[in-house]
Amino acid sequence: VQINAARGNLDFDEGGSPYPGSPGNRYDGDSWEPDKSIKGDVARMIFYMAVRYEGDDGHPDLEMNDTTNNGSKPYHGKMSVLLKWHHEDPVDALERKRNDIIYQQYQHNRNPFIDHPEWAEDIWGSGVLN
Ligand SMILES: [Ca+2]
Ligand SMILES: [Ca+2]
Ligand SMILES: [Ca+2]
Repeated sequence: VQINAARGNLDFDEGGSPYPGSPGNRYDGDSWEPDKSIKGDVARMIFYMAVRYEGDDGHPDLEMNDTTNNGSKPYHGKMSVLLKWHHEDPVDALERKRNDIIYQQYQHNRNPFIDHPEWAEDIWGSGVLN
């Protein structure tokens, strides 16, 4: 929660200074880089939000783009970096277990990108990774 507050509206990208107290996280004026152990988790959460929020239920249509400085607009960058993190920090047993717990106890919907990591490339393409 503390880290979320610190991130604010920053987009995701690599680089910057270590965040005081949590030096695995880095940040600068326009971007946030989470610890390498949760990079993929963060990416998959953004993937989920991009398909969950389509602008038809009172929430803005959240989408990814490949820039920073999106501020409070309903865009999250950078897509190419998030797809890279999705590969660098693949789904593990702990993340799968958390997805199960969320499904059973809270939201009653699952993050499909944890169950099917390959769907991210099916939707957003692998071209940006090459
Ligand atoms: Ca930056
Ligand atoms: Ca992880
Ligand atoms: Ca969307």
